[in-house]
Amino acid sequence: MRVIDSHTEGEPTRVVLEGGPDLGNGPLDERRDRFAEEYDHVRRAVVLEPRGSDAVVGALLVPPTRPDCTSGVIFFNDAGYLGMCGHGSIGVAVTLAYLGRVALGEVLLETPVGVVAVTLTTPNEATVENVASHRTRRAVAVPVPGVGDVVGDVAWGGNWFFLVADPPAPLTLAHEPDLTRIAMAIRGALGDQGVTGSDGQPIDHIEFFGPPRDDDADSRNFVLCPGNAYDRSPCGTGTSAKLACLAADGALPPGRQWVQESVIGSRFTANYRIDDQGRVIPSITGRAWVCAEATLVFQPGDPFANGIR
Ligand code: PYC
Repeated sequence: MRVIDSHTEGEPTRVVLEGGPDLGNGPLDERRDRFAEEYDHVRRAVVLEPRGSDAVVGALLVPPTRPDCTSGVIFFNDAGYLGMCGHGSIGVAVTLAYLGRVALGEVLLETPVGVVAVTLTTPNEATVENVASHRTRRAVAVPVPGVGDVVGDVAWGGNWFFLVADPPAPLTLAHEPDLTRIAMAIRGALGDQGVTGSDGQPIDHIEFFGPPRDDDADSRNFVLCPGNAYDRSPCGTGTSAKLACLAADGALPPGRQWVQESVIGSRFTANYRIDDQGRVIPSITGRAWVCAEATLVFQPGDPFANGIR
């Protein structure tokens, strides 16, 4: 299996170029479901240790259904499958440019939750125009065992997020164990108390916000991903969910720049527009760098060929 690794503002993406499963030509959400049902061992083999880590997001390139799209892409991680992935879309576009498969300019990627436009402005910088994002619940108070009442918003940015404006610890790497532990407790409490996204979809990302470290940024965040790794980047879908909340509060007008720092200090620059249906369409700009080209080898008899669960 041939893969290319990159990182977007610190968060890794592993693009599967060759040797992935043939999922047919149906709609992308059906192909994602087929991936999960029939080929989940491939997901595990690509992203879990010993070949990967809990931070790696995989990106399986598949033929698009729409002729105007350059590629379809199904994102996955150590816990399962993602609807969309902002840092991953930037990583895919930079990888395709590195391979000479796309030029600078706009690339359309088809994902299970919709088409996203990624505009490469340099070989290492791109802007993702994400799927429409929205807040479904504001200021939900959730009693969290061992933590107390936590108040947050529920919003969709391509994945479901619970956004907490009052962080339980400083947003620094030194506090990552505490932030992770508390975010996991919040996610557990949301599940136990039936606080979900639309149609009962689980909220699998928890996002804390606080003041930025740099004067020219607007906010710093910490994002817990579904498998309990923290996002090294400011999280493209999480930043999109944040923009949807800011838009709903009237706290950020369309077109106004929002600079989101991650817990490691990397940043995305974002803004949104309102489309003709009145929806918030976020744009997220970040940088990615290719860091490895590899062939994943599967030797007979390897007890961990499909990853360490
Ligand atoms: O950038 O959207 C994102 C993302 C989701 C999970 C990890 N990164």
